Amino acid sequence: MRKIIHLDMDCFFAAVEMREDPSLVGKPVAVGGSATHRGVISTCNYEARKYGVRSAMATAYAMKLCPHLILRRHSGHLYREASEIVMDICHKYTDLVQSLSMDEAYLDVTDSDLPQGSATLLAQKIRQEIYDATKLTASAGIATNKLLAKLACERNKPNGQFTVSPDKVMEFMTPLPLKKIHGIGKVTADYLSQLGFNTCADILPLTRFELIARLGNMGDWLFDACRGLDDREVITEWERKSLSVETTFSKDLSDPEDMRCALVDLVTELQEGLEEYPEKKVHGLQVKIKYHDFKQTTIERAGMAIDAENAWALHLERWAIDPRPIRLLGVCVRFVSEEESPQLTFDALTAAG
Ligand code: TTP
Ligand code: MG
Repeated sequence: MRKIIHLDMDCFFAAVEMREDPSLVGKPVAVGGSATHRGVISTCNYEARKYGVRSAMATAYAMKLCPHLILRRHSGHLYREASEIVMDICHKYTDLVQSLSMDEAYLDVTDSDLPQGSATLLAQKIRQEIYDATKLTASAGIATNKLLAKLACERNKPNGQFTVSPDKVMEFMTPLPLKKIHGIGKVTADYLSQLGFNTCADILPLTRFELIARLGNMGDWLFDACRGLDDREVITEWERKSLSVETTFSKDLSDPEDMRCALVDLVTELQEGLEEYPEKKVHGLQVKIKYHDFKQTTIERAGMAIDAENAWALHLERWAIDPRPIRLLGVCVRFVSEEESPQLTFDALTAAG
């Protein structure tokens, strides 16, 4: 049986901001773009959550819910620095670390040296070590698989942990709302609710066959998920597939000169981002345009150098034939994957020859 720890930092970006400025502690704080520039909340602390403020919410709306919300811009370098420390601590205890985002990871500690043989105690130790090194708190879930560990991590957040022991799996899962299960988004949860399925208890009486008949593949998966069954391994190799930057404008752009300036800024930002991946080969350049009516289009050219002139040329290729006001511009590169790369080099050589 595996021993998995799911580790997740508490209100990560906001916690870093509170650490940097202790006067924020106890007040509602969010990190994100400004309300007047159609900004979005990246995250907020637990005080702000009491007012209903949430990640991905428009900042303007968050300010309505909580007028005294203190808004901070991103301090990307501080978040990356803290994240690296956290991931390094995890790697001290196992090589099997799967980082899901900057602040979240699965650790397979089945073969690790555990204090008194206990993954629960190891999670406590790791959280303490994280706090000592970063002055930030983390929560943890401990269980026999990833699905249960992630759910358990939510249970005593913030700054807590919860262990689902093998004999308590059904007790833990049965009352659980389906929308809590990772993989069931809002749309799916609403659909299931319309069918009368709200918690695992509603699903458990059905056979696998009945669930497949009603819900297809999803039913097959749900049959296992509701029983806390999940055999996914902790995957250590996560390969970044692309890098992109984009901007939503506070006023839609109609003047091509404004668009050109925006693309120059975006490409500069993208180039800076690419410096973090010196070993990667890029496939080419992509420009994304979102029009004022939210219709979206992308233009991509393989082998194109990442510079502002090329981005502008790609942009014009599309905008010249559909010159409507623009709400958002983005630039993106896709990376050549490790397997793809020898082939592409060969192609490039023959093309050159
Ligand atoms: P989460 O772990 O989802 O959130 P959190 O750490 O802020 O809060 P919790 O205590 O519930 O774990 O995300 C980690 C960080 O990723 C978060 O601090 C900010 C960033 N983020 C975004 O930028 N946009 C998003 O929509 C979400 C969900 C997170
Ligand atoms: Mg978190």
